[in-house]
Amino acid sequence: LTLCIVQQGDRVQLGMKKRGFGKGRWNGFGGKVREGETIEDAAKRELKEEAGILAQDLQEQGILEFTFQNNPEILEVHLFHVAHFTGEPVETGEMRPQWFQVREIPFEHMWPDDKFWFPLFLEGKRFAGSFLFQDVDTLLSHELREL
Ligand code: 95L
Repeated sequence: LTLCIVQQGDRVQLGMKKRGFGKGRWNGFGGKVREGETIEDAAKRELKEEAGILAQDLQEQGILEFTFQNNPEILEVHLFHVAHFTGEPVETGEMRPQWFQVREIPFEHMWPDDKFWFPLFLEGKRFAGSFLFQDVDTLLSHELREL
């Protein structure tokens, strides 16, 4: 899976997820990597599909593993920092994009893991983390280390 966060200076762009997994939360933009596609191509494609913008440069900044109790599947998420893009963010069927000042990131309306790794992300650090959820609202444990 991929996840892109667009950051320009002291603001970040997030999308309010309108349907599916994570509905009602401010998310990054991303999704599944398809067969025959590089992870980076998938990240760009999803950013275009969900936010309407074309990434000019992507930097992989982290790898996150998410697991949900009672589900053996591990979600491996490649997290990308996007600093430059072309086009204007547009609302799509999936997402309503909005800019936030870094100091006003709405963590209370985001996935509970975000508050742990966002500070590292915003400082430009590279990291790896794993997060175990009981359910979408409850984080049971986590590990996070800088690379
Ligand atoms: N900006 N953060 C996200 O978009 C995000 C964060 N954590 C998650 C944990 C489990 C999951 F299934 C999705 C996310 C997720 N999209």
